[in-house]
Amino acid sequence: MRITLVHGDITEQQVDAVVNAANSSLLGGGGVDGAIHRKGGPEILEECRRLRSAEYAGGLPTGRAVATTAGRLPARWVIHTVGPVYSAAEDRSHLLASCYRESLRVADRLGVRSIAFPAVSAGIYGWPVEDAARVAVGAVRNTTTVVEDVRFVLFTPDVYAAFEKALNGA
Ligand code: AR6
Repeated sequence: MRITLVHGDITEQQVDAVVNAANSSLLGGGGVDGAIHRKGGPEILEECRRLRSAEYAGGLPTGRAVATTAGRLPARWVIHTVGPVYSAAEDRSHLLASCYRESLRVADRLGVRSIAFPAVSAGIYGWPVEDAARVAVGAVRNTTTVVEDVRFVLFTPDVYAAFEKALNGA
């Protein structure tokens, strides 16, 4: 597996699957989630609604992942995962690691070869970026998968720098 860092917008990635930093409602929100639904169009939300009326009636639990179409995005699939809200009082990093592991598991089932991840939980959910990067890189490295190309797509220079440090120990 090759891990690369990209500075940019996840909705523009030419990969088999892009991962969405969703919430358990699966019905959209701000940040990456807002951008994916806006650019991907209504087909994604339609499929999310169907998931909510069937196997995820209670919402998608934190740390889990599920795939839908990518609508008008260049990718083939969107894999929605729900990161944990950061807590200084409680260590939730196992749930953050689970987002990456479960997304790769879903990707394997779909035959995905290339995948783009955002920095899950590092925006609205308040995770300190260096720690979010360390957990993300560690989780991907420790997952056995047939995905060949894992791209972290980082939106801001501070998050990019944190991932660079986590990946290269710089
Ligand atoms: N491409 C790549 N990265 C992005 C983009 C983009 N287009 N837009 C933002 N980021 P966030 P979370 C970065 O808030 O913390 C939503 O309302 C952003 O700078 O998208 O997991 C959901 O519905 C940050 O580094 O996700 C949930 O309610 C990272 O992506 C909640 O936010 C993640 O920020 C999830 O919060």
